[in-house]
Amino acid sequence: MQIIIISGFLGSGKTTSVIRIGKHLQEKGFSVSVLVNDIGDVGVDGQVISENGLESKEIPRGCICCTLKYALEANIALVQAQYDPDVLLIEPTGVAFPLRVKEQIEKMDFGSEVSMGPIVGLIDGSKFDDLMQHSGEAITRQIENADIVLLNKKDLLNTDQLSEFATTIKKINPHATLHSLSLKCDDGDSFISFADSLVRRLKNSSPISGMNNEITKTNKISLSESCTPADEFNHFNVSSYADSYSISGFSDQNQVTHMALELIESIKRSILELNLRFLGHLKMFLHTESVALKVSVTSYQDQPEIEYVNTRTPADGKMTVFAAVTDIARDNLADIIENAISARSDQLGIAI
Ligand SMILES: Nc1nc2c(ncn2[C@@H]2O[C@H](COP(=O)(O)OP(=O)(O)O)[C@@H](O)[C@H]2O)c(=O)[nH]1
Ligand SMILES: [Mg+2]
Repeated sequence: MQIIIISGFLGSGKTTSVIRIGKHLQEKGFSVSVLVNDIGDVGVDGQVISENGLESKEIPRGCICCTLKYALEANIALVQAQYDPDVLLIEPTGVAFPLRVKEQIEKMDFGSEVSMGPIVGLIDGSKFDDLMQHSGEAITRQIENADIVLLNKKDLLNTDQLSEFATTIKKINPHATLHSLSLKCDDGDSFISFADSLVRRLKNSSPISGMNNEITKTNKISLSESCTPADEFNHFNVSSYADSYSISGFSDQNQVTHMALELIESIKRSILELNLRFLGHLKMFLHTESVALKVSVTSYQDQPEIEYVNTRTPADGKMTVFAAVTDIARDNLADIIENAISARSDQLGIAI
């Protein structure tokens, strides 16, 4: 089993890439499992990934590079025992430093059957300037940690921005391979070029001890650096809140879509009242008898994006809401979400 870490700030496209890479690897004959770590109490991405046909386990409530390292170890062992896939894709939270995750895994004893593949680091090109301005040091560190950097959301950039950001990334980490692409939009050639290089890397893989060569090339973090619960999200000053609800009374896809958009827009408006330039990820997953959909907002300037998930398993009615945003106290975030939902409890069919 080879482990690939797919990292990047909140909303950069990690889950989108996990699904796309996972499906590509399956087409190439690899068996694939996924571990997703969310900072909220309940996760959204695990549900979305599973509904897309990939074996997935969620590790919620914290960060797998520090507070949840034992949960990470237990879950890797479980995946190995249960599925023993050729490839395990790990999606850490958007505020994690992926090298820490890799170091934790390297300290675990899974035997020679488990080896580390590359760290794939995503950058949301459409927010590159905002992210560098807000959390330059932490974003720089995420780039430094990566073996392969994906400059994502190319569809939202002009050619000047694309070449400027690519130059900056190359300066920060000259050792990483850089691909500019749009993981969500149709961008066949760039994606295939990246995915095929990943397949070649997996086929020529080296044992776990061999990975240390790559670490020394890019690593600027002291290996003994620790991450404590108190400071784990402070590099980005992000706080998070998540909850899930049973919903009922939806008869068709339009009704669910309309409700989801109205709710996320209302939550976004309230967040904007406290932070006009918030960054992060506000997302919801709704699964009813008629439809499964994910809706996302990833910054102050985004309109909600809807992704319909092809599912063959209709649900009784479930909604998960997750928010992790910059520079807002967690209590305020919790109030915003709970107030927005209780104001719509009749429409959502939630008994409060
Ligand atoms: N325009 C555009 N949106 C994208 C692209 N890749 C991902 N997204 C959107 O960005 C949002 C966050 O993506 P997600 O994969 O959930 O990010 P994560 O938080 O890093 O896992 C979703 O609405 C995606 O549809 C892309 O290439 N272009
Ligand atoms: Mg995700």
